Amino acid sequence: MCDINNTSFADCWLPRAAQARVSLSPQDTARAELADLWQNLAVAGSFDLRVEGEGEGYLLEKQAGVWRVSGGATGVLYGAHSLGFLLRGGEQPPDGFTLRSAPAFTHRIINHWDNMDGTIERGYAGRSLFFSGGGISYSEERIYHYARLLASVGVNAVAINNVNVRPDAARLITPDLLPQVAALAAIFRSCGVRLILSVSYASPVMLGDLTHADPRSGESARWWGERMNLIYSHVPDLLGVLIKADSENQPGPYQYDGCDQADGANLVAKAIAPHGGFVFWRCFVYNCKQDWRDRETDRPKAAYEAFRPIDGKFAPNVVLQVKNGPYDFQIREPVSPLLGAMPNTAQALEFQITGEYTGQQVDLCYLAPLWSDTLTFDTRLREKGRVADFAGGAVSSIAGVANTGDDSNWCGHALAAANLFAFGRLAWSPLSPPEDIAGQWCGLMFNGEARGVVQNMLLDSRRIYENYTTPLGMCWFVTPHYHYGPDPLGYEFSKWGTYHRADRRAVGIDRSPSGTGFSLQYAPPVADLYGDIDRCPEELLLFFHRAEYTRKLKSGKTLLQTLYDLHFLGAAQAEELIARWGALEGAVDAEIFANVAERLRRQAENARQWRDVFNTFFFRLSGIPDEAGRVISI
Ligand code: GCV
Repeated sequence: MCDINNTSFADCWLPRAAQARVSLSPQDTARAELADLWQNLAVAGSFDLRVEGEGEGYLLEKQAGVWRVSGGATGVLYGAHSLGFLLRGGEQPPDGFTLRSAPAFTHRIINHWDNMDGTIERGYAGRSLFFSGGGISYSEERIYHYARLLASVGVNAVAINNVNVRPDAARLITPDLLPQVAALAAIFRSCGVRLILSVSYASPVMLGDLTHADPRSGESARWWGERMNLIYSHVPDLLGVLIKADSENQPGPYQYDGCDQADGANLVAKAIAPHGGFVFWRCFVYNCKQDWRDRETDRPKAAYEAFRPIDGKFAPNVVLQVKNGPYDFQIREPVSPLLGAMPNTAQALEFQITGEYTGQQVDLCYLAPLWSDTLTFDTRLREKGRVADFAGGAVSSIAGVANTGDDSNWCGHALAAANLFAFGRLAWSPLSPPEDIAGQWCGLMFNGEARGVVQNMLLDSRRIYENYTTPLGMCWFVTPHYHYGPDPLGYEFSKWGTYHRADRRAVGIDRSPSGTGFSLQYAPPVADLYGDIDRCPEELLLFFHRAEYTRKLKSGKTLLQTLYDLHFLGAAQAEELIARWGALEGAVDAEIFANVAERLRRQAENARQWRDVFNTFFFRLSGIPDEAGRVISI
């Protein structure tokens, strides 16, 4: 449960404001932020805030000891936070300093998977900040501070409820709950953050008004039109709705003969258009009832097959939300081939900040390197074809699944806040190096030597996690449903399309042109690279290919020896993290120290479990011993 009085720990990277300033406009919030800054840091000189023009960009200048922040109404708010980061991070820029900045992605969104009963799907930081007991329930102060945190890193929209919409959450768009949604929206509005509501495609049916949700019917169109009028009468600046349709048992247009995803999305888009709203329509559409014996169906191909052929069919206010990889937020996947491949349709890139498959905020896993791999990936779809080059254009928006809850440090693991921070930084500036972002965050959180130590721990963490879990693009291998800890056969004979197909000689799925052909969904130079087992980057080898255990890798070692070695290495590295952190005892806040130390102990245990289960599984299958003679199966 959150302790809102615990300021040193709960405030993450931004000290708590003196009071919740719920009714202020973003520009007045900016003024108040600067006043707080001057008071808290006893900054020399004065500040001058100039609201001019529109937009979210800002200009920071220092002349004769006066700091000037200029920009549009929300631009000055971002400028004020940017100045706060500079000064709190210990920098003292000289006169003549200027910094001009503007965000790359238009909509920079946090997606909460919060349920009305207060639980959070894939949440590892306590309970919902917004809901409990089937209704809306929150601390105004806590939400205000959350809105400030989000605004401080440039986030400008938040979807408050789970994309899996249960009947109680369907009521969020009824007169019963809309007044409370409006009150929540007002808090976020003061920090320039607009609300999004996740709604079911079958809302008219769930709310008992229609017997069907056929996208072609006039009844459906009328229902959505009237419903949007109602919603916008309460929340006039709602950014839009988020819809997970035809995915993991959620209803969708496929239920109606001959209808496709565009038919469904456009139905809602037409109703929301008069209000200036958007439909964020997820592309996580695949067959979740696959027969594991079926080798033709290949889940990573699904989104591209469903959406790419209907590029151009979507209304202009539909934004197709695409997960960064074709599977599901694994520690290493190729970039989704759908990103940038629909030039006539707006897209949003979706990352998962919450650590569902990346350690669940028990294991340390700084995700900016993973996200940066996506953003710097060259699709080769056009001359300037990196995903970051599409930001604000073909990929207008970016969304991150929240890792926050009511835990006193917001994220469960004190260092997991670096991921929320990094998401905002990359949404603003997608080519920012992950090491710089980690350095900036550590500069705000820690003093002295702790800054460098924690920065390095963060930067090493993704590779460490990958080493002891599923290296070389293997994916899955996790305990079904929970997705923490190893279970080699957990998903192997299931319906979810998540197989490694390990046998006594080989592992992996051939996704080259001679296999499932998934590699062909990429532009030709990329397709050629991924489709060729000899040229495919080794970190993705087992994603694209089936390889024999005795296959020699570039290092000269066999595939299986590499897998054994990486698991021994990863578990040892996880153990070393304990000592690296332990050296900071007394140098960091005691509560943060204890929190991280406790998580690192659990991480080391998890890493040992992964090492032994993984290596034992492959040793038993293959009969091939470790060349170094280490104990595998005991
Ligand atoms: C919200 C994965 C998760 C689900 C999640 C889904 C999604 O399958 O395990 O919990 O559902 O992704 O992104 O919709």
